[in-house]
Amino acid sequence: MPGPDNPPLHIVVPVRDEPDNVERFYRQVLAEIRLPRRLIVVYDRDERATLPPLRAIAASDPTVHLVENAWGRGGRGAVRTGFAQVGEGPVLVAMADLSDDLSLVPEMYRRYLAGNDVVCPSRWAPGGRQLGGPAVKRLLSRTAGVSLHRLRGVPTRDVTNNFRLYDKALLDRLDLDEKGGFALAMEITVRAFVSGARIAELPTTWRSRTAGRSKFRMWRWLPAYLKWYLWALSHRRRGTRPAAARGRPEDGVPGRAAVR
Ligand SMILES: Nc1nc2c(ncn2[C@@H]2O[C@H](COP(=O)(O)OP(=O)(O)OP(=O)(O)O)[C@@H](O)[C@H]2O)c(=O)[nH]1
Ligand SMILES: [Mg+2]
Repeated sequence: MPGPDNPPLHIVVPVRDEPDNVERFYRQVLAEIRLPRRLIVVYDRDERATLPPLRAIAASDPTVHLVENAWGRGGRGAVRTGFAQVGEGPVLVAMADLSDDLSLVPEMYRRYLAGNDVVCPSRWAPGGRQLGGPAVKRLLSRTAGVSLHRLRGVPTRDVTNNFRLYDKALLDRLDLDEKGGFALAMEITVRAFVSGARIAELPTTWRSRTAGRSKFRMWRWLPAYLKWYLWALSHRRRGTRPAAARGRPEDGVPGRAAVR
C-alpha cells in the first residue's frame, strides 16, 4: 500500500504513433517497476494508431490513465500535460520506444527517497553507454553534457536525456518554456541545478528503437538546446537546498538522508 514511506510513482509517457511498442513497453513496466505506481500516457489530439492497444491496456489496468495532450500535439506539451496530472511526489518521464532501461527505476526511486530532486540516468557517466542512434546527435549530447559537468559542476553528464525522475514540487517551482521540444529535460535540469536542487546521476544503457520511427527534430530544437547550454554557462548555482525528508531516510534522521 502507498504511504509516506513509499509515495506512488507517477510515470509520464508521451506517445505518438507507437502501435508496435506500447504493449511491450507496458509489459516492461509490469516486470521492472514493482512499486506503487500510476502510468499516465499522453497522446496527441490527432493520434490514431496507438489508441486501440492503449485502450485495451487501460481497460484491464485501473492504474493506467490515458490523457489527451492539452497542447494538441508535440512531445513537450505531452510531458507537461502529464506533469499537470500529478499533485505531488516522484514523477518519472519514460519513452514508449523501449530505449530506456526501466530496470533502473527502483534505484532511481530510492535515490528520490534519499532526498534528491532530480535523478538522471546517464549514458555519459562511467559505465553508461548508448547503443545505436545518429552519431551527430550522440556527439552533441555528449559534448554538451560532459562540458557542463566539467565547467559548471552539473552533477549529471547527460543533461539532454528525457528519461528522468523529478520531484513534483521542483517542477512546480519552474515556469517552463512553451516551446523547445524535448530540450525540456535540459531546461529543467540546468534550472534545477542553478536553483540549488539536489541532482543524482546513475549510469544507464540507452538502446535505439527497433520499431516505429523517431520523431526527434534535432535541427528544429537545436536553438532551444543552445539557449539552455549558454544559460547554464552564464549562471552560478545558488547554494544547495536542504534535502527534503522523504520516506524513511537511511540514517534515520528525517531530512538528513544520505544524498548520493
Ligand atoms: N504525444 C506525443 N508524443 C511524442 C511526440 N513526439 C515523440 N513522442 C513520444 O516521445 C517518446 C520519444 O520520442 P522519440 O521520437 O523516440 O524521440 P527521442 O526518444 O527523443 O529520440 P530518438 O529515440 O533518439 O529518436 C516516444 O514515446 C514518442 O512516441 C509528440 O509529438 N507527441
Ligand atoms: Mg526515442
